[in-house]
Amino acid sequence: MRDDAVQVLEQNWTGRSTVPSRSLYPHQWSWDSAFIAIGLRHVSVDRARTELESLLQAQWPDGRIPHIAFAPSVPRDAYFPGPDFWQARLANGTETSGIVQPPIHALAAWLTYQADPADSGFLERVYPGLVAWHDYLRDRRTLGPGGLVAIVHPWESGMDNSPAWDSPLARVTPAPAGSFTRRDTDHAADADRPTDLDYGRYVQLAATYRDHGYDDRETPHAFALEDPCFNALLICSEHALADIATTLGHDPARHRQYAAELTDALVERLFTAGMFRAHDLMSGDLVASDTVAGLIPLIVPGLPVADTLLATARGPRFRLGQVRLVPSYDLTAEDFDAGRYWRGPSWFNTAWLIHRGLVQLGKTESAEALRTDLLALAEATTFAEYLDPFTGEAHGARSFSWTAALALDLATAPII
Ligand code: 2M8
Repeated sequence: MRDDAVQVLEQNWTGRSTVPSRSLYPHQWSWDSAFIAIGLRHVSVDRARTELESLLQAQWPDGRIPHIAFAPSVPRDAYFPGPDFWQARLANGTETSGIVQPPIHALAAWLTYQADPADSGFLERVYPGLVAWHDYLRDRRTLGPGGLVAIVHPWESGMDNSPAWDSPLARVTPAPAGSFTRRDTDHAADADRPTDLDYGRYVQLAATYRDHGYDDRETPHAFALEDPCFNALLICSEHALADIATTLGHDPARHRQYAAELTDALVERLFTAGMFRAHDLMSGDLVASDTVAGLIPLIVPGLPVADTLLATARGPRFRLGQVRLVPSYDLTAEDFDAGRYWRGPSWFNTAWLIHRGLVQLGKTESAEALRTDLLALAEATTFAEYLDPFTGEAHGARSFSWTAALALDLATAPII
């Protein structure tokens, strides 16, 4: 399995970064690169560093790390929405998208450094960019009164068609069907991907943001939510920034303080009935769906409600330890769909995050069971993008980079 995983990462390596999938996602994706670096550090620390540093080359002057950095060598229409849609070009010539993805980068940088602690030059190079990234989120994306950061497009959650976005998205008028051409369904089964109606809404939201210069103060956001996964990863990464600051001889206090404030806000604003839910800033309500995003705060150090949250993960809605990995959606929901993208299937990155949470909480037996399941499924599915939580049947892309990288990480003695 280890050799095969290394080979997947080799095949998907472009010289400066790793594409998530040669067919479906032929550019560099933001949170994918972070997960990939976490695995790559066991193959080549140099490549892991390059993966993260190449992503930072796509960072905007305002600090945002865009969700895609487009590869100039790939045909402009290979992926939709491509560079001609986003119309964002940096001074260094890099073309990017204008939205973001969950901020797991500082944690990935810290873990990459752990694999070769003799080289603190890497931390020196990436620390300012990572601080600017978190500053962007704090200064431009704290859209509600409670201090949490908000996403303004479903793709920013990384869980694109999650049922949690159904009701907020219903308010968005979709871009007309004939006004764009999807490319994703050329490479994956229609039944595994979002519907055309959802796609029209994604396109409309992105076009509105673009047409307002991606300015968070000027854009009349029709979609703005505080997502538990996004905020939990920001908290972990803020703790990682504190560790990085300490290593570099800087004062870590501001990072610990922001992490503590976010943790309080997360519990106060998003925790309800044993679970975290996204908060819709347009309606003022918590969304009514339970998704795996609501379990990701298990990874937050010192989470005061960890025991209750773990009980929910083990309960009937997610059945941790009784089904394959962790389903992306409440198993008891009427519209649960075991094969469609983020509406039911299990994913390897969320399983890796929950595994990390279990290790931190000292739940060794559960962590080991999840690790064993993840390694077996990575091999059996030839590194699938996602899978059926009941049967383990593979869905989406194969030879998927973060699946290979995270399996490699868990197959190797942990460096945490
Ligand atoms: C999926 O998202 C992209 C848009 O960003 C897509 O569907 O075209 C998501 O699973 C996301 O989390 C992931 O980063 C991306 C690339 O693997 O694919």
